[in-house]
Amino acid sequence: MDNIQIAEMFNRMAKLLEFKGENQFKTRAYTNAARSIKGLDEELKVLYKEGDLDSISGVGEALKSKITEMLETGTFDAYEKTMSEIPQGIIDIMDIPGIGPKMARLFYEKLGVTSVDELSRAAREHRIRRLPRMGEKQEEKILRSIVRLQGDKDHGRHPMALAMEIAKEIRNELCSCPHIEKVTIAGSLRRKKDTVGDIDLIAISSEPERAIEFFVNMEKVEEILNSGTSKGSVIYPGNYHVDLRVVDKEHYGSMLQHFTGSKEHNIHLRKLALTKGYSLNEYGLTNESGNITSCTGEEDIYEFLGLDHLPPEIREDRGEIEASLTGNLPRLIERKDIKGDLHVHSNWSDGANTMEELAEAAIQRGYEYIAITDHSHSTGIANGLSDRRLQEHIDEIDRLNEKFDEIKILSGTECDIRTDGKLDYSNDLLEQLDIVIVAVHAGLEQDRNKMTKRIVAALENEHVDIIAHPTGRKLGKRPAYDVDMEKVITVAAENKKALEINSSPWRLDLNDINARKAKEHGVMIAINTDTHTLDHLDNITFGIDVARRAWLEADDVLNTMNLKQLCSRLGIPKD
Ligand code: DGT
Ligand code: CA
Ligand code: CA
Repeated sequence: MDNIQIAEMFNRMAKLLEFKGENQFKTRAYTNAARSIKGLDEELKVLYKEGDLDSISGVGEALKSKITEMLETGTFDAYEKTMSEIPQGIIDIMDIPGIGPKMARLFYEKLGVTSVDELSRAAREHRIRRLPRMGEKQEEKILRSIVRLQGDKDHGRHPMALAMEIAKEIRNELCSCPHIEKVTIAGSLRRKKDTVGDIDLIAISSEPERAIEFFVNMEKVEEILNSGTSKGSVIYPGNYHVDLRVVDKEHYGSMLQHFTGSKEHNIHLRKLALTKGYSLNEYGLTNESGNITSCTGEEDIYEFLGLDHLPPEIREDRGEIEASLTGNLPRLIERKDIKGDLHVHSNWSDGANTMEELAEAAIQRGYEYIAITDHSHSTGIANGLSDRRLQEHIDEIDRLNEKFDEIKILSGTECDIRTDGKLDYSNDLLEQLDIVIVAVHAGLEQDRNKMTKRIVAALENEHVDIIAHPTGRKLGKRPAYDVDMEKVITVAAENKKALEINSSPWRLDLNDINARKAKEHGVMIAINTDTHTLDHLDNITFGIDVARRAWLEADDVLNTMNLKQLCSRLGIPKD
C-alpha cells in the first residue's frame, strides 16, 4: 500500500465512525493522521522496512500499529469490523458528493434509507425536504448528485457503435490468420447494448494456441493482459479491452450462446435446462449420466429447450423466455421496414448539406419520404431559423417537391421547447408545417417538476408530432436530465404524440427500457437519425438496434408507414 491508500483508508474509517456517532476525538485522530501521511516525503512502507515508523510525527502510537497492520495485511481489524456493521448501501450514500456521514445517518434514522435507490425514491417523493436542516434546495441537490453518479457509472464503457467498428476491424484481421476459421462478435456488443464494457470475440480453430498467439501479437495491441491456451485478452487503442475465446467447431454453438449472454438470460436458461434434467454450460448440455450433447450451432440449444432461436438483442431475461414458451414473441422490426427519416438538418441551419443532396441520398436509400427539420431561432449557435427564414424554408421545399417525383420532402422543424414550456414558433406558423418535432436544448439543469411540466406543455400543443431525444442524455458526456418519463409517456399516449429513438451513437435516446415502456402505453416511436451530414443517414441501424432491444415491431414505429399512411396520421393534405 502506498501513502495515499493508507491515508484514504483512515479517512474512510473516520467517516464510518462519524456515521456510528462515535465521539469527535476518535474521528479527528483518523483525519489528522490521514493529513499528516499525505504530507510525508517518504513512503511509509520504506520507513516500516527500515524500522523507522516512530520518526513520523502527528500520528499516535495506536494508529502507528494500524499502519503496520495495513502494510502487512492490506487492511486493519478495527476497519473491517466497523465496515461489517454498516450496510454497503449506506457506505455508497456517504460516497455521494455533498452527502457526509451525518446526513447519511439522518436519512437512515428518520427514513430507514439504506441504499442509493431508496434515497433517490425518498427525494423524488419529497420526503427529504421535510427533515430537520433540509429543504427543497437540498433535496434537489441530492437528486442531481445521484443522477450524476449514475452517469459516471457509464465511465469506462464505450458507445456501442464505436466498439462495433473496432470489433469489425479486429475480426477482419483475425480472419487473415491461417489458423482461424471463423470469428464471431459475442457479449453485449452482439446484443447491441447501447454501451459495452468490453469486446468479446469467439473464434473457431483447430490450433487454439497459435490462434491466440496471432491475436495477442496483432500490430495495434497496446498491452497483453492474458495469453492462454484457449483465451486471450488485450488492450487495443482507445482503451478497448478485447477478449478472444478459441473453440473447436463442435463446441462453437454452446460457446457463442454462453458468451453472448446476458448473464441473467443464461441463468434463466440454465434453470430451464435443469427442469429437463440437463445442466447447461459453455460446452453444451450434460445429462445426469454425464453425457454431453455438444452444440455446433446455438440454435441447437434453444431448440433443445423448446424455445425459438431468440434474437440476441432481447436476451436480457426481461420476459423473452416466457414469451417464447407461450408463443408471444414479438416479430422485431428490421432495417427493411423503415420507409423514411423524419429528423434531418440541412445547411439552412447547422447541417452540412443542401436539401437537394439530402433528398438524393434518401432516394438512394430507398426511402419514400424525408423530413427536413432545421433548428428554430433559440438555438442561435445552430443557426436556427427566424420566422421569416422558416417561411422561405417552406417555400423552398414546395419548389423541390415539384422537382422530385421519387420522394416526398416533408417540411418540418426541430423547434425548441423553451424553459417555460412555450415553443419558439407561433401556432400559426407551426400549422403550415407538415411535421413538428420539438426538443429541449437549453436549461437542462431544471428540476424534475419544471422539466416534466415543460415537456408536458409541448405535448399538449396540437401541432406537435414528435419529441426528439426525450431525455437529453449524451453517452459518456452527460446523464439524462431529470424528467418523469412515466408522466411524459402517459401524456404522449393521451395526445397521440410520438417519441423519438434518436439514432445518433452518442444519444440512443430513448433507450431500450423507456422505448419499451412507451410501446406498452401505446405510444408510437419514430426512429430518426438527426442527420447533420449525409453519412449520418446510415446511423438508422443503431436506432433499430435500440428498437429491437425494446421489443418494437414494425407497427410500433411511425416511419415504417408508407407515405399515404403517414400523411393521414400527420394530417398532411394529399396533393
Ligand atoms: P459488458 O461487457 O459489461 O458490456 O457485458 P457482457 O454481457 O458482454 O458481459 P461480459 O463481457 O462480462 O461477459 C460476456 C458474457 O459471458 C455474458 O453476457 C454472459 C457470460 N457470462 C459472464 N460471466 C458470467 C457468469 O458469471 N454467469 C453466467 N451465466 N454467464 C456469464
Ligand atoms: Ca462484454
Ligand atoms: Ca468479456
